[in-house]
Amino acid sequence: MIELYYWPTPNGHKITLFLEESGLPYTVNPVNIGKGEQFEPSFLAISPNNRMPAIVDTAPADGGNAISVFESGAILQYLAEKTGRFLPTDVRGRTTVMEWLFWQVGGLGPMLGQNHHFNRYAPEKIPYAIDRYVRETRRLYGVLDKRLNSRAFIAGDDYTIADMAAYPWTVPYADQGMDIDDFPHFKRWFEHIRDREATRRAYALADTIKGRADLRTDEEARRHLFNR
Ligand SMILES: N[C@@H](CCC(=O)N[C@@H](CS)C(=O)NCC(=O)O)C(=O)O
Repeated sequence: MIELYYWPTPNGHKITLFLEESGLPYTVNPVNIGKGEQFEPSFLAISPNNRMPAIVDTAPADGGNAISVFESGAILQYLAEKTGRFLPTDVRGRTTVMEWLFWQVGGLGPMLGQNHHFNRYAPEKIPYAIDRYVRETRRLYGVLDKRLNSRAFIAGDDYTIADMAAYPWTVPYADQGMDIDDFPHFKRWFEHIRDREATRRAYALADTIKGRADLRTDEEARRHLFNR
């Protein structure tokens, strides 16, 4: 059984996308990051960087004690290796997926996160910061669009953990200042993933989680999340 520590944000959605696609049994432990639950010692014991998602696998492949994993990229890799799905085993295919997985966790996610912060949540509108992150977002969408010009999915013909990592960050494309019609290959990929049954189930699960804060106005959440 996979115990998922989760909150309905882009990084959280990555893991529910995988779990719903693979059919691995899992339970959900909500970590309300707007209430500061990511700082509780029991959560820090499995996720020392006070970020969700994290998982505990109570039935690891080696038959030993439970294994905990934090960082969404490491979790996706762990689950792919556990199930033998969504990550090729040949050296070339696997390397391509890992390149794009790292591109997402090291670039797309952090840059779009800064876009969200300065566009939506920062107490003052700083034109330099907004401009920098919207431009960087546009550059990254361009990289993705070019990549998808000649492929169905990021790593080739098959849906992989590289796609699952990238997709949730692009769901708020309009709030990020992007016009989806500027990126036709991205748009085709986006709509395909959006319409998958597993994606629908993952986002339906997100909608059942109660207590999401509005980070523009909720002072307690802003204190926990923005170190204020
Ligand atoms: N690099 C991490 C980032 C995870 C992350 O930033 N999670 C956010 C929500 S999307 C969080 O838990 N924030 C809590 C906090 O900032 O205290 C990953 O990919 O898992």
